[in-house]
Amino acid sequence: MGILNVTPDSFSDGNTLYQAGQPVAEKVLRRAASMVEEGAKIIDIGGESTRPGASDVSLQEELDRVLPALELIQRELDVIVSIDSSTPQVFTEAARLGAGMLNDVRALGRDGALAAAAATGLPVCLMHMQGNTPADMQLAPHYEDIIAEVGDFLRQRVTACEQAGIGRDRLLLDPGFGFGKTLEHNLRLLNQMQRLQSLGLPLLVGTSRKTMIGQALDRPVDQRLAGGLATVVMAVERGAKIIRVHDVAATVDAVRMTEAVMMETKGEQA
Ligand code: 7PJ
Repeated sequence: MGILNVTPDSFSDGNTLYQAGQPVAEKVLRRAASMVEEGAKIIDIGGESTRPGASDVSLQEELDRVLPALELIQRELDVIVSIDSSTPQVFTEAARLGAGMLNDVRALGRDGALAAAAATGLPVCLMHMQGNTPADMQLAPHYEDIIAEVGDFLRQRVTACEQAGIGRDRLLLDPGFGFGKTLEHNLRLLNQMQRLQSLGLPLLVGTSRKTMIGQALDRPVDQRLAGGLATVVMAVERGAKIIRVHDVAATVDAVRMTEAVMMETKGEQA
């Protein structure tokens, strides 16, 4: 899964894709096309910055960022488009325009999100976050047993989804690296992630360029690829089925190599 941020304050794309008031540009399409060429099977479009402390974006603003990018990519590329959003109206409109999947860092926790997601019929990735919003999640994260608590949260959200009419066959789960977690929490979560396989649903993992890599290695955001690839290998070994990244080509090789070792054979392309 390749990350396509269409936010003006995206920390890791250096503001290169989005310009207020400008039509969604060539740049968006070029970036998406190159990720597809490098082996991305899903493009994850996000119009809300969820980095720690980020401010809220209005509904109209989010629609204006996400929908034109979705339409353009749908028209020009053969790839599944995922929508990184928590907003019911965005789910509805994106589904109407052909999105293939919803990816919600709030695990359909917003008012109306469960019903709107259910009505789309699309697969949904439910992510764990401690704290209610990116604005407050890093204030004082605390866990007794992070794996158990992340697992309990995700199990409850799966139940809520089933009650809203979203079957298990439409769900993916994500432990939410960096969302309401200290460095120690993130390291333990990754090291013991195989325990989340007992939830019985496909796991999606996103560590790409995140602060946990910066903190562990003392690296700025543009020097986190090697550290990130180490987390990718560990996540795949511990059962991750989808890896959400900025650097697709390097990640595809890391995943394929990990799978080759795990299966002791040169497999198909990841
Ligand atoms: C994640 C996400 C993640 C899922 C973001 C960033 C922050 N969606 N959206 N998992 N992170 N499912 O990319 O650094 O970890 S936005």
